Amino acid sequence: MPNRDIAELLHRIADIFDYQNVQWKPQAYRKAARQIESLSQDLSDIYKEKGEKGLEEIPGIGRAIAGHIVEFIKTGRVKHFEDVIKSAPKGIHEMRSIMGLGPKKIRQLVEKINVKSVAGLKAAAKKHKLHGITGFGEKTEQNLLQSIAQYEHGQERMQIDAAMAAADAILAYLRQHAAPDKLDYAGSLRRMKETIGDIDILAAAKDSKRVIKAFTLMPDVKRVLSEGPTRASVVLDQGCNVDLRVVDPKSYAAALLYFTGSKDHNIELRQLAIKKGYKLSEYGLFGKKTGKQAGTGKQVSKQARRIDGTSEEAIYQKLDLQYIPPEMRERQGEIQLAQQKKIPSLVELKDIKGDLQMHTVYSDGNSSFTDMARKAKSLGYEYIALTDHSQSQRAGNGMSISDIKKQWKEIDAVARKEKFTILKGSEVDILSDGSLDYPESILRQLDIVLGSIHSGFKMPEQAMTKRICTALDNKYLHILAHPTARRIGKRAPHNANMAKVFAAAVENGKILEINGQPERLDLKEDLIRLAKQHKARFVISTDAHSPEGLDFMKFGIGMARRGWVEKEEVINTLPLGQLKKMLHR
Ligand code: DGT
Ligand code: CA
Ligand code: CA
Ligand code: ZN
Repeated sequence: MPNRDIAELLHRIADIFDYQNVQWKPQAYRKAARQIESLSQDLSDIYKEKGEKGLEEIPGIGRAIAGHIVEFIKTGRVKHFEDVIKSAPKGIHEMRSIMGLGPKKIRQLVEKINVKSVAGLKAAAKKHKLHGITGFGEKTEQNLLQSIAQYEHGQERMQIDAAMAAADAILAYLRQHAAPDKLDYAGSLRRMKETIGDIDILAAAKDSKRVIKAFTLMPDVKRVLSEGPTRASVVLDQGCNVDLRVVDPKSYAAALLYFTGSKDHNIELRQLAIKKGYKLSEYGLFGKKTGKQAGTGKQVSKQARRIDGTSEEAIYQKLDLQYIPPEMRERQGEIQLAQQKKIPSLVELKDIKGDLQMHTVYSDGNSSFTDMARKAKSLGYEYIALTDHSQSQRAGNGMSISDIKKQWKEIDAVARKEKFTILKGSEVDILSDGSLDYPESILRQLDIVLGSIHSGFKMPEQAMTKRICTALDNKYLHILAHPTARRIGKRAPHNANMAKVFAAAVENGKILEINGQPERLDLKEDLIRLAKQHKARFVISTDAHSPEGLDFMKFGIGMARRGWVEKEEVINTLPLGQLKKMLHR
């Protein structure tokens, strides 16, 4: 699939041009790359069907880039790009992944102290060698070290969307090539944890060797780490590890419970089983009494009578517990809740009636209103809100006041044509003093206003708390978007006191977003539960930048469920009429 390779190459070239202070080209290359990432068709298919002209018809792709793409499709390389890559130090691209390190600073580092890689930067910062370079203070040094630590951590664990795509592909492959009786992914992925260490796959089959064989021979296996009669581990081309276990069909429920984890949940469950006189393991739940084994009629020894039934539900039931959804299995008191029959009925994907954060070509998105609306309709939604960035957002290509007025007209036209409700919204920057980035005259006319921190992330606790609470006091604001502004593995949450933020949100009747972008997932579970203690209400949104981005809803739902959120606490489960009433100021 060349799309991903080409997009990656364009990003890389953009970074180098940026470093070399080449004008406008970096933006153009990045725009083209984002466009390619969001295409649903393979570039080589477009080329096959419509030739180079077909590529040039893609918005953001001009003649020159189209030519490079054709060269890549035909030869697997682009001569011009190879020359560009040779013209700059190798580590530049990686250095750009460090938050707080822009092209200007990288140029300084290379020129003044010959630092050309992340490893080199880390060593230099530790030895305080950055002092004295223009633009680098002691604080920059500390911030960079923190960013590097985050970057390194992020390299070790996979983002959930990448892990899920890989797992789904493996399941499809194994179904086709080994037809096991049962097959699921388990582990942290089934629990919808924000990042995934390795992928765990569980199969039930009488002929376990056939499944193992198909698994180790999958086309994108780079290396087989271990292979036995019932288990195997591999590394995929993308670099992630996958464990496979194949069990006897009658052990499947217990094995699924065990390999879903978490380990802490398993341990508590096993202790409870012992207290009740049972034995719980990955092989099954076994009763205390001796008895005749089903089928064979053989007398079996103590503790060997299988009583687990065929489902996880049955096992929980035998332990006098309510069923505990995978997302809750983190040893946070869920077993006590299940004993008291108080497991909440968690929000589900099918409860969602609309998506209330997305971006289009009016700011930094890739697609038209029509495309977004049609995709939303295909998901069965009743409504969406378009929430392009506000005027101060330079990185996000924010909308000027004349842009937004033009946008409103277009929204009305598209909504009419598509017979679909499109709310006029905006993701408005919360400025450093807590004011919103549009005048009242604009805010008043918007159906829905999201407020976001997009700058000044390093403010100290008190100032940041005050900044956000000021915004929450603004009568035009509805939703605090991605409330901590973290980016997983890249940027730590800001310093605000979130308990105070949640209290202020509830007092002012404001909604907290659970952002489903896999690199954000913000709020995350512990903060969601804290917000719940304050009786907060939530919205689960994707922050999509393309129609495909609307599919990220499942990750937002996963995080909400990890935070024990119920349908009634989520405003975008409301039908349109009730939602509108709620948004009315
Ligand atoms: P990860 O891969 O770091 O994102 O997290 P998990 O939860 O997928 O952990 P992993 O892959 O090491 O193991 C998969 C499941 O197997 C885990 O969630 C629970 C179970 N498991 C692993 N080791 C143990 C153990 O020592 N004791 C018990 N009770 N369960 C274990
Ligand atoms: Ca795992
Ligand atoms: Ca594992
Ligand atoms: Zn944002």
